[in-house]
Amino acid sequence: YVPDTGPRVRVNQVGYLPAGPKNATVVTAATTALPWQLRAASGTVLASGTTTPRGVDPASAQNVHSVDFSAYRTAGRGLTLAVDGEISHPFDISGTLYDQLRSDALQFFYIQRSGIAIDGNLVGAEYARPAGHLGVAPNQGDTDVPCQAGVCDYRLDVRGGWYDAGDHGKYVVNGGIATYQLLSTFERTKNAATAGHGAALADSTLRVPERGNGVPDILDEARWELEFLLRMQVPAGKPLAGMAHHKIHDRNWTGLPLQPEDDPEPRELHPPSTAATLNLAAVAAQCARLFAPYDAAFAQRCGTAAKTAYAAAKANPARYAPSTGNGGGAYDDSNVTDEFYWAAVELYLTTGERAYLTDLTASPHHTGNVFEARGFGWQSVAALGRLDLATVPNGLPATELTRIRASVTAAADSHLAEIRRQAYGLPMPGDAGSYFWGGNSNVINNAIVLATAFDLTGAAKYRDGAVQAMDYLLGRNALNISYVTGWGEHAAENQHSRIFGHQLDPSLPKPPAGSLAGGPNADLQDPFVQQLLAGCAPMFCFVDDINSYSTNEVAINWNSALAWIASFLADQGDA
Ligand code: 9MR
Repeated sequence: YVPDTGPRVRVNQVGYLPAGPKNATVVTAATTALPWQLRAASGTVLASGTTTPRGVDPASAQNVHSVDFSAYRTAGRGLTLAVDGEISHPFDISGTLYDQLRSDALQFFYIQRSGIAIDGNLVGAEYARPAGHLGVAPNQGDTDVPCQAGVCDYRLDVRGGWYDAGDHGKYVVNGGIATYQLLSTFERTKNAATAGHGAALADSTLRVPERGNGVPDILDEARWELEFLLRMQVPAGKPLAGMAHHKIHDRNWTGLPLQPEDDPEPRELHPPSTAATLNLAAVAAQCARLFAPYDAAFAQRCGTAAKTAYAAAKANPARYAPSTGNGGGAYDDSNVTDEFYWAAVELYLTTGERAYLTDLTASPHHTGNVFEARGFGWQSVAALGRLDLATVPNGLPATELTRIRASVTAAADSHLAEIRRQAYGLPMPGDAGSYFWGGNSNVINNAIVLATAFDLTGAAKYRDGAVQAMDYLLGRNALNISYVTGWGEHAAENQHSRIFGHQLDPSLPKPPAGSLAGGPNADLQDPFVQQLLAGCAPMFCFVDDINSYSTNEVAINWNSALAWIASFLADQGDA
C-alpha cells in the first residue's frame, strides 16, 4: 500500500504566525542544498534561499531537507513554497490563524455529549441527534445503571458526560485528564500575560446551550463532564464510599456506525479504582476553585467530593482496574503514585491546607522528573500537578517555586533540542517508540510544556517550539496530512467514530472541524492496519480510514490537548 502523499514540500497547511518560526521539510533524493522560493498566490516570488540537507530521517525513512523562511514576516493568503520542482499545499501567514481552531477544538465536546439532545441550530443540522443513554428504548440508559456481576448491590444514575471517543463508553480516568485540560485552558487566562484575561473564552464564545448564562462557556462544557464524574462516586453508606467507579460502558462491543440513541447494549458500572478516584479528586478540586466566582454551591459540592475522594483513595491505595474486558477500553493503570501526587497538588492549590502540602511534598514526583521525552497522558499525570504548581498562585516557599518552574523550562529546553534534531520538527525522539496509540496528543502535551515555559519566562524560543509542534500536526509530516478535520488542504476526515460514520453511511456527518486523529502508531493495534500497513516506517503507520481505531480515532483527551494549545496559539497573534 503506497499512500498518495502529494507534493514533496511539506508545510503547515494552515499557516504560520507573522512573527513566528516558519519551517518546512522537503522529501528529495538530492544530497546537496537546493534553492527554495516562497511564492504569493499570484506566483510572485516573496523570498528565496537554500535548503539544509538533513540526511535520512529515521521515523519516515525518507531523505529530507529542511527549509527555514522565518525571516519573511508579512501576512498573506494562499502562499506556497516551491522546491525541487514541487509546489507545497497553500498556506497563510496570519496572526489570527488559530482563533477559530480554539473554538472548533472546544466545540467537539458539545457534540460528544451524552444524555442531552444535540441542537442542530447550534452546531449544524448534520450533527443534531436525540439524547443518548437516557433510558429511552432501545437504550437501556445511564440513568439507572447496575454494576457488573458481583461488584455492587446498588444502581447509580450516571447520565451525562462526554462519550470518550469513537465508542459510547465513559471512563473516569480519561474524563479526568480531558476535564483538567479544559479547566486548565481556562485557568491559564487568569495567570498568563498573553491570555488577555480570558475574553476569548468568556460567556457566549462557544455554541453550547448554556451560552448567555453569565458563566464562561468553557466552564459550562467542563461542567457537563464534572457532573458525570461526581455521579460516578460511590454514595455514602455503601462499601468503598467516596471512591469512584472506574468506568461505565456497554456489556459488549457494538459495531459502526451506531448513534448513541440506538445503542441497545446493557450498560454496566465497573468496580471503583484508586486511579479513577484520584482523577475525580484532582478535577473536582480544580472545579472548586474555578467555579467559586460563578456558582458557590457547585464549587462547594466539588470541594467536598474532592476531599472525600482523596481520603477514600488513601484508604484504598491499590485498587487497580483490570487490563482485560469486553465492551469498552481498559484505561488500566497499576502505578498510581502520579495520580496521588496530582490530586494532592490540586487539593493544595484549592485549599492551601497543610495536609495536602505534606502529601505532595512527600511524593517521589515532587522532586523527580515528571516530564518524559514522549510526553504525558492519561496514564501518567504527574506533569499535570507540576504544571499547575508552576503556574497557579500558591504558598510554596520562593525557592521551591523557583525549582519547580526551572523543571518546566528544563523540560522545555530538552523538547527544543529534540525539535532541532527532527527534520520534521516534532518534539519527540525520532525512533519508533514515539509513534504509539494516541501519540498526536503526546506531541501536543509536549507543546503544552513548551507553551507553559513561554508563559513563565516570556522567552520566544519556547513559543516557537510550540508552533513547530503544530506545524507537524497540520501537515509538515511524512504523510503530508493535517491530523485535524477541516484544517489544512489535506486533512484527516474519516476518524473512527460510531457517531461520525460518514465513510460507512454518507447520510451521517464527518467528524466536525477541529477533531484530532490519534496519529501514527507503529504498534499497528487494529486488524485494518495490520493487514494494510505491515512494515510501515513509523511516521507512515497511519491511515485515514474509519476502521483504524488504533491510528485514526477521535478522543476527548486528545481534543482537550488540542483545545489547550490552540487557545495558547490564538493568544499569540502577531506577537
Ligand atoms: O488512548 C488509549 C491508548 O492510550 C491505549 O493504548 C488504548 C488501548 O488500551 O486505548 C486508548 O483509549 C481508547 C479507550 O480504551 C476506549 N475508547 C477509545 C479510546 C481511544 O482509542
